[in-house]
Order: sequence, then C-alpha cells, then structure tokens
Amino acid sequence: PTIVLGTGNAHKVAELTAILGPLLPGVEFLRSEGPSPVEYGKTFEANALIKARAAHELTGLPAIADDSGIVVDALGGAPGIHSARYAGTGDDGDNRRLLLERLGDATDRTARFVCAAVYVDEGVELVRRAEWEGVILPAERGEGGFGYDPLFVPDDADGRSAGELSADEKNAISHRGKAFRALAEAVPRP
Ligand code: ITT
Repeated sequence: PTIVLGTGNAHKVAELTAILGPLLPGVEFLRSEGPSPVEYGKTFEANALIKARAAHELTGLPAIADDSGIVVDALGGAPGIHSARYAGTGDDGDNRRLLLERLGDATDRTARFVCAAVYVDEGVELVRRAEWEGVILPAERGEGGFGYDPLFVPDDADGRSAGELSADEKNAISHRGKAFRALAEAVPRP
C-alpha cells in the first residue's frame, strides 16, 4: 500500500517517514508532486485537511498531511498558523529573526509547537492534534531540525533546544511525533 504525503516541506517528509515508517510497516510513502494548495483555513486542522484533500484528489491515494506552527503567548498566539511565512519571505532564518525582534526582552517567553495531523481517503477523514510546550530563547542554539527549533527549549528535553536534539530524540517528544503516532493508531489497515 502507498500513502501520499501532502507537504512541500522536505524536513516534514523526513520526520514523517521516520515517525510513521515503523508504525505502518509495508506502507510506501510517496511525496505529492502537486502544487501547494492555498491554506485559507483559520485553524491548523482546517489547513491540514486542505492539504491532504488536495493530495488525495490529485492522486486517488490515501493522503496524510501536517499543518503546524509555533504559538507564542506574549505575542497573542502569533505566529500560529502563519508560522511558515511570518516574515513574508518563507525563509526560516528571517522568521526566527522576526520572532526574536517582536518578543524583545519579554519575560513571559512561554510557547508551544502545535501539529494537526490528518489522514484523508475516500469516505474517511481522521484528525489528531498535539502540542509541545516550552520557552523561547533570547538567541539561537543548535544546528539540528528546522524552522523555529533553534529558538525553542521544550519543557521535557533537559534544557536543550529542539535544534540540539537528534532527529530521534525530537521525534520521540515533539508535537509532530505525538500527533502522528496518535493518527497512525487510527489509520485503516489494508
Ligand atoms: P507544507 O504546508 O507544504 O506542509 P510548510 O512549511 O508551509 O509546508 P506549514 O504551513 O504547516 O508547513 O508551516 C509550518 C511552519 O511552522 C514551518 O515552516 C516552521 O516554520 C514551523 N514549524 C512547524 N513544525 C516545526 C518544527 O518541528 N520545528 C520547527 N519549526 C516548526
């Protein structure tokens, strides 16, 4: 069996295949070749469904997608669903610089990563959401991961930033790891 991954983000493809591979043995993961659909939804769940439905409609295959982002309390929840294009350029470094600038020397630095994981096939739509709590650093630390990882210290990683975790360590505790492990339990088996 084949499942198409409705994402254009290579970092997500790597994390998703690592997380889901062992849980869905025998399943081949194919990257969707279609254009990225417009994410007009107002929630992580709505945007994840838009991406998975587009990949399913394009290929006829069961599809999985992820919509995710970082929610910063002192910024009223920004960048949230706008995380990928927060600075307007789509560049992770620009997004991190803008986040640090907007947060300034705020004392409340609590934040969480959110992931909506969805599975779409003919007559089936499954949605699972998970969060990963932590705080925003005053400066980047670590070279691993992607996006906001070098700025985020999870509450459950011994004080290391998400960018200082190995891929396996991150997947074991991250928003994406938790959401997709819950999703995998519900995915229909052939
Ligand atoms: P697709 O829509 O094609 O899947 P995307 O990168 O545009 O790719 P999103 O709209 O879901 O995906 O935006 C997710 C953004 O949130 C991502 O670009 C990062 O900036 C941030 N993000 C999500 N998960 C992250 C993680 O595990 N580590 C660091 N940053 C993350």
